Amino acid sequence: MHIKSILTSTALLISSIFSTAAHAVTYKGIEFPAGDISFADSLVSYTPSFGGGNVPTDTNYTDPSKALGAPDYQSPNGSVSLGDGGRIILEFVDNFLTGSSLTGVADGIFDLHIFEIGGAVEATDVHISKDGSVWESVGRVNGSVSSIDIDLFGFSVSDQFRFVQLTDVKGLNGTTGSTVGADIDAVGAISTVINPNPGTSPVPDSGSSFLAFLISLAGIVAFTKRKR
Ligand SMILES: [Ca+2]
Ligand SMILES: [Ca+2]
Ligand SMILES: [Ca+2]
Repeated sequence: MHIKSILTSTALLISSIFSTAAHAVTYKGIEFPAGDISFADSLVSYTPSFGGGNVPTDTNYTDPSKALGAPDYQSPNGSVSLGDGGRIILEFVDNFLTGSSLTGVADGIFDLHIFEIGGAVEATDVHISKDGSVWESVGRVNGSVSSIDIDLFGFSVSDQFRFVQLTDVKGLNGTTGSTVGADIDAVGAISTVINPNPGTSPVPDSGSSFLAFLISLAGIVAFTKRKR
């Protein structure tokens, strides 16, 4: 391929990446700078009986796909009940959840938000994973707290997570009823980057290699211009 056509297609690729990422959206006062790609895309598993407690029976609240995509709950549709002690695992396919700090120290910037329906957030333990097998605890959402700063747990912008696991805390916030357990509408990565290879695990240091790629591209452009 001619160098000029390579540069043209590369520039188109880069501009499409940035234009896709440019449309911030806000749901319930929470801004997602990268837009609707920020939300979990795919269901890995839904196990309302995980903790051995009561499971939801209202079929308006037992479809786990209702936790995918941007928040859309309109009573009675759009959320899934986890069950008392139940668990759901979701995957980000077109994006990764990341931290927001350079060095992995708590920066007070929230990175992950769990949209639960109803007035009070029911206690839910949150774990995240890069590969779907090694899980890291990032605390618990509870009461009025439904955003998490994952840098608090030592992660940074270079950590890229594909999976989120939510586990209802058994025996808290009601243990019976047809919609028992935390009621999840959506899960969004406030701090996020596009996954260039959707549905695959992060390449180590992909952030710095992409930066290196941009720098080298800038060098090529400058070099080409100088030659004219
Ligand atoms: Ca997504
Ligand atoms: Ca953060
Ligand atoms: Ca929903």
